[in-house]
Amino acid sequence: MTTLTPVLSDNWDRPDSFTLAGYRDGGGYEALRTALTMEPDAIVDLVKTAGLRGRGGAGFPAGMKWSFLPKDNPKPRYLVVNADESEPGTCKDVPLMLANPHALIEGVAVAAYAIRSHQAFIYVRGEVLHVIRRLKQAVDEAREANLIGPDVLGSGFDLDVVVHSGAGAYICGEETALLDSLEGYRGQPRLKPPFPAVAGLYASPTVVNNVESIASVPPIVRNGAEWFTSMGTEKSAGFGFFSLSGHVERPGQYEAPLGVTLRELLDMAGGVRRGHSLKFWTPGGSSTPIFTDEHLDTPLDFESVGAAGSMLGTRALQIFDETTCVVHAVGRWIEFYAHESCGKCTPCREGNYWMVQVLDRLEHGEGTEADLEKLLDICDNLLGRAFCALGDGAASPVMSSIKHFRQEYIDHVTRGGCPFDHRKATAWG
Ligand code: L3W
Repeated sequence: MTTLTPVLSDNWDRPDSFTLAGYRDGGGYEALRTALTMEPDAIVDLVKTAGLRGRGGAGFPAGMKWSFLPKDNPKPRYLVVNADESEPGTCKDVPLMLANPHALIEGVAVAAYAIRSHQAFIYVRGEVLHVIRRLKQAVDEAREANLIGPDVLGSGFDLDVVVHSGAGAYICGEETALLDSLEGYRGQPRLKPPFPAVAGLYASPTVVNNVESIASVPPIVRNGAEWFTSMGTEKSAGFGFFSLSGHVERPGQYEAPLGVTLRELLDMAGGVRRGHSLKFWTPGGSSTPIFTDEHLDTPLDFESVGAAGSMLGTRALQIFDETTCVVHAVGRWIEFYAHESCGKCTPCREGNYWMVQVLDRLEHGEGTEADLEKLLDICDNLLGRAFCALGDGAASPVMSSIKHFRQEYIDHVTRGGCPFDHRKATAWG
């Protein structure tokens, strides 16, 4: 039986968890002291040995990404934290930054030192003003205590940290669109390669990492790689936040080893809404193919979720019970993607627009069975053909919902409309 492994959420029930004093009381910034006595490359090696994989969705090995920075490029190196959390269902970075902002700032200091960067940016989603204020306050506190700024803790290492507010566009969570936005342009994805590691912010070598990835670095420095690999699975090491939302008794953040199952998480979260049963769920936000009750025992690690036909993504587990209309839920997601499409590439701009029209007419009983093939055809033109991952993300819930719930789509056609009462049935009314 897997249990919780609170590390980043360890101090969340302290009323002063967000203050420097509260964070230091639990050993905060000791990892930075240790890191500053180490060779930067030794920290990169440590993170590689620990097997920390990106917590922003793709699971790319963090230490490997850091080691991609070219050694012979004289330009400044930048560290950029992707705090633009906007994926439907994803709600881990915001609570982490609110409850424990110094965990991120200490991670920024350690990671910047490791990659030999003297300038870090934390790019925060524009709507979360309260998070921006809290982070800025924590950055000021850290600077006053000489934990960032010039000559950090007398080590000779200088580090400037800027908290930058986005303007509320989902596309700016895509790392290259984020960099465009940070440079002052409209956020639209760039062609990769070159990857940011080679030509990122201001065409300089740049590491872009998710909030949770960076915050996970100090505990690794403090406790060692073996401690980290003692949790999780062989290829998906360590712990992470599993965010349960929707039709669940106790929604929230559950910090657990990778490889935990939804069944185990539901046991900790009081189960599916009382009197109801699980119908479908997302393992990693709306961009990951949906799962059903067949997948209750799938280990939530990168490999097992992939082998079962989805992606671990951001571990945003949105739970839907039997009262939810899958066509309606998928329709809401696709409206989101259509609204947020940056318009740069045709498959995403047009594909999402058309999928909204088709899903809408299906839901209102104006569709035909041929519309299912039309949806799959649009997905076929979207998957792997859009400029960035947003296109694949939009195709995922449509294709997977038709795979698992084709009959429910057909019922909308044969019954001339939706068989569900949305007001009672869905979380959003
Ligand atoms: C140097 C190479 N760097 C890869 C780097 C790359 C990036 C990272 C992962 O999408 C996914 C997406 C969403 N040299 C490199 C290299 N890199 N090869 O590694 O890259 P990639 O392309 O695999 O993924 P990505 O474009 O970063 C992220 C999924 O995550 N997702 C996203 C949720 C959205 C949020 C949000 O709310 N903001 O988290 C959820 O599942 O669909 O598939 O850094 O540069 N040869």
